[in-house]
Amino acid sequence: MTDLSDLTTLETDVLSAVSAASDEAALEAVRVAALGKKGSVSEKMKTLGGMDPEQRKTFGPALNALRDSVAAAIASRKAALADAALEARLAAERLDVSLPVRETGLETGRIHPVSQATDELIAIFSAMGFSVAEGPDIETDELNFTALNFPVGHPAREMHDTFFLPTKVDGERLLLRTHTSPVQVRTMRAQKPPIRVICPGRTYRFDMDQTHTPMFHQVEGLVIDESAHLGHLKWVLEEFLKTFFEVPSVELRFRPSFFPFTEPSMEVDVRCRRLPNEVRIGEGDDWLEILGCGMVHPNVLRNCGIDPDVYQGFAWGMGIDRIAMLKYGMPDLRDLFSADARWLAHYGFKPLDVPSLAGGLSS
Ligand code: 2NL
Repeated sequence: MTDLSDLTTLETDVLSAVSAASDEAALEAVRVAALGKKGSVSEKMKTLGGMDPEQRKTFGPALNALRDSVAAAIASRKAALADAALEARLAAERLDVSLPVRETGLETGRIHPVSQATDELIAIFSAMGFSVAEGPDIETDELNFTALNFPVGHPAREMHDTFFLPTKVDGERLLLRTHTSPVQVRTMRAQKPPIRVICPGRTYRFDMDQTHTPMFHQVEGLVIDESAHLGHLKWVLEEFLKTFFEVPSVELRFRPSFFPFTEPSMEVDVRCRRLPNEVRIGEGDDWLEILGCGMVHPNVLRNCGIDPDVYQGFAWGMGIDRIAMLKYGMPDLRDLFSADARWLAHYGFKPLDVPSLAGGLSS
């Protein structure tokens, strides 16, 4: 037999279980245990059916009150727990929108000065109507030397301090290209004149001191048509140098020289001023050797399937590392290849500042 004090005890027990529930899952378990189909409060409700009318008059309202009080306590605890859960989540997911944006690789990464200089010179020569050609770093002796009029056994081959690969079983000896000229040979053999091409890329010579690294970058240019001459060459070089060094004018001095692949051959100096920490191009009373050039040797044209009685052309070659150092004021060549992240953070260029003639080369 149930009496009213049982109901009071049950209410006290359920309400304290409600307050003790520390999260919404625990509270749901308390609700099922009290108000669920077989819950303690529901079981009490079921006893109403077996009571006589007098008893029902007393217990009916008391049980309803018990059920309502438990339901209300659960609802209010549920709301409190939901509030607390939301507060905790808000605190955990709090964002300080005034903090600086965390940079991605696109902002922190830097373009190497040699890549920057290469992109700049490509922009300049593209605007003059040159296309860009590339070729393999590993070349044949024929493409690197023979086609370029280096006679077999000629000392000019030794001049280049070549890195040779181990001789193959068929006797062929591949090498690391000592200049980018083999790319021009490939171009002349693949295309018909007129040809206007530049070939930037890595080159290799067995040499290492303050001004030489065993791998360095070169850009060579080649123009072949029926009437290309040294006057055109001079204009192309002047135009390139003043645009690259971003000065109003440059003055060039051509000195006779020798290369197996050109005749005549010349070395070119540019007027400059030497200051303690920089070299200024286009002003001053000093001269700086900057490139080599000449008219393409008839033997080279013949070796590339071009008739030297119909066509002629000029070519030049220069070191990209050198002109990059001059332009960006970098004192030591070896820093270019020391892979020092702090050096690159200082001298490198932002990836989204793509050099163009219209948008500025290196600004
Ligand atoms: C230098 C000199 C030069 C060339 C490179 C060339 C290429 C072909 C035919 C004829 Cl396929 N010439 N290239 C010509 C003259 C000079 O480079 O001092 N480079 C750093």
